[in-house]
Order: sequence, then structure tokens, then C-alpha cells
Amino acid sequence: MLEVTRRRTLQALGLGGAASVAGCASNAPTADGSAATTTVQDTSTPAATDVDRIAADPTDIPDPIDRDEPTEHDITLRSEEVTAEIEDGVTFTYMTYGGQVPGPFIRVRLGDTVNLTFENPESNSLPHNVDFHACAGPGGGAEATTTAPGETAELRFQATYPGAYIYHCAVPNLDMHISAGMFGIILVEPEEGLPEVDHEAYLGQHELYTDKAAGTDGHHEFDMESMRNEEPSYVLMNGEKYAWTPGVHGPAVTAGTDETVRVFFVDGGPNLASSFHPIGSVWEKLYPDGSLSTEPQTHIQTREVPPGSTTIATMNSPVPGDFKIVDHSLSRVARKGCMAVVRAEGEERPEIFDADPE
Ligand SMILES: [Cu+2]
Repeated sequence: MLEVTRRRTLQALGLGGAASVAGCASNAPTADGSAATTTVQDTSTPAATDVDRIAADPTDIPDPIDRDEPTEHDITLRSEEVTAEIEDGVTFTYMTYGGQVPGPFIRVRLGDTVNLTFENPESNSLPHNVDFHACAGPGGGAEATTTAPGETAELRFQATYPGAYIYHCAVPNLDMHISAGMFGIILVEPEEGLPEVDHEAYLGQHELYTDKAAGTDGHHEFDMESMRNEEPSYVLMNGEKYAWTPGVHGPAVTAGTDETVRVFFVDGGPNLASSFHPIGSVWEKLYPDGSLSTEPQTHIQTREVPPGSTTIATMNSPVPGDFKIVDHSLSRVARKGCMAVVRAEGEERPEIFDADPE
């Protein structure tokens, strides 16, 4: 592992943006946001992929905390620039934490200490870092973790307030890096923990700004102009079109009709707020902005989640079926790929819902 050198990092911040992203970006921005000239390749066919699936598994969440004392966590976050499919036949070069979108779910308890190792491997082409909204300190740790390819940085912080918080990349082109996938959740549980539930799911919404319309076959390159205009080609949950729905990777979570599902939702943005809604249900208990030091709201149909924020919300369905989790700005669902599914299994309850009454 190479030692962190400030000079090398600063050099990379100035020059790194001009390098192509994994060899296939013809318009990667420089530090001042202008387009750089790099190799032009044929993008009418999909590029070779580095990972089979960019969409984070929504059930890959550390277990709820059952502990009375603070502890320390040794956590490694690795920035990875990887090419993957947005949908069949459409590729994009993402920037990620750990090769997935959203990044790994980090779970600690109020008073715990995080010993973070932040890796920017040699195989990357750009500087990266991480800003934790759960970290009380300058930049949420962004400056302390700013690294060029080949460098590693360390950061230590204590979780001094409870809640579900976003973490995200915060280099000068931070909107581009978040749009390319660099965001995730760090959950700081209150001392008394969270109410017990049967299932938990982790979903992250964000926008992709590419040089082609959604659904156009081939390799999509990042497009600075459409990001400047806040006109994304895709709006996604977990980084892929309809990633966690039956037609793609399957439902995000399957629960019994007598069970409760808790959804941890983060809006990476970088620019669009989500109108977060479960079709055919309501959020039974919802913690606005992921705040765990205020009482939850109850029976909420749609809740705005701004970019750079989260919500924690529970749902259950007394009747079986597939419940679509959407941004109720519905063109993003119908045209731009934003949806996940929670499946409920159990006996029909015609006294509650009857699709074919006599
Ligand atoms: Cu980054």
C-alpha cells in the first residue's frame, strides 16, 4: 500500500479529472468542469463489464445492534470505478464504494468509534474521498480521506448523534461522483436500539446523467451538460433500472402478510428529491430525514426525501401481493427506471381486499 502524500493528491485533484474513466469516457470533466479530450471509442455497443451486478443486495445489512456499551469498528471503504449494466444492453462506468450502488450499509451505535480505512486503488483514474453526515468534524471527513489512485487514508470518528445518514464522495466534481454512484448509508442506532421488525431492506435512489436517452443500446458516457441542466437520463433505485423487481433481480424483500418490513432509504441525488411512496400501502411509521431522536410519523402516503438525506420507514400488508416502492414523480418510474418491489405472501383476505367481488 502506498503512503498518502499530500502533493500527489493535490496533483491528482488538478489533473486527475482529465484522465479517462476506465478508458472509455470521451468527456470526463476536468477540475473546472470543462470537457477533456480523450480517446474516442465506438459506444454503439455495450462495453465489457467489470461486475455482474452493480445493484447492492437490499438485504445485505448488518444485524440490529444488541449491545449496551460503545465499541470500535474497523471499517474499510474502497472506491472502485467499474463498468456495469444499467439495464440489458446498456453499460456505464460507475464510481462506487465497494463496487455496488448504494455503497455498503454501515451500522453503529451512538457513542461507537469508527476506525475508517479509505482505499483508492491504483486501478482507479480519479481522486475520491468520503463525507459522512454522521461524522462531526470538518467536511465530515472529506478532506482527511481525499486520496489519489494508489493512496490510502485513515480517519477516526465517534458517532455523537443518532439517525440514518448519507455518506458520499465530496471531491471538487462531487455531483459527478455521486451521480456515478458514490453514496450510501451509515446508521447510528440510539442507545436503546430500534424497534424489532421482521425484515429490513436497503434502497438508494440517484440520477445518472448520460449522453444517450434511457434504453438506448450501447455504452453510455457521463454527460456534464445534462447534469448541469439537471436532466438525467436515468433515475434509479440501487443503480440499475428496476433492479429489485421480479423481472430483474427479484423482489427487494419478501415478507409474510403478518410481518413488518423496515426500509432504509437514501437519496444520493445529486439533484432530485424523491417523493417516496409504497404503491398499495402507506408508510406505517416513518422517521423524516432519518431522525431517530424524534417520534415517527404514522400512516404516511408519500414523503419527500431530499438529496443528501434519508428516511427510515416501515410497512406491512395484510393482503398478499407485490408492492412497488417508487418516487411518485412518476415519469421517473415509467421512463427512467426508478422502482423496487416489496413482496407480501400469505392468505387472501377478501374482507379487506377483493379484486373480483360477486
Ligand atoms: Cu469520488
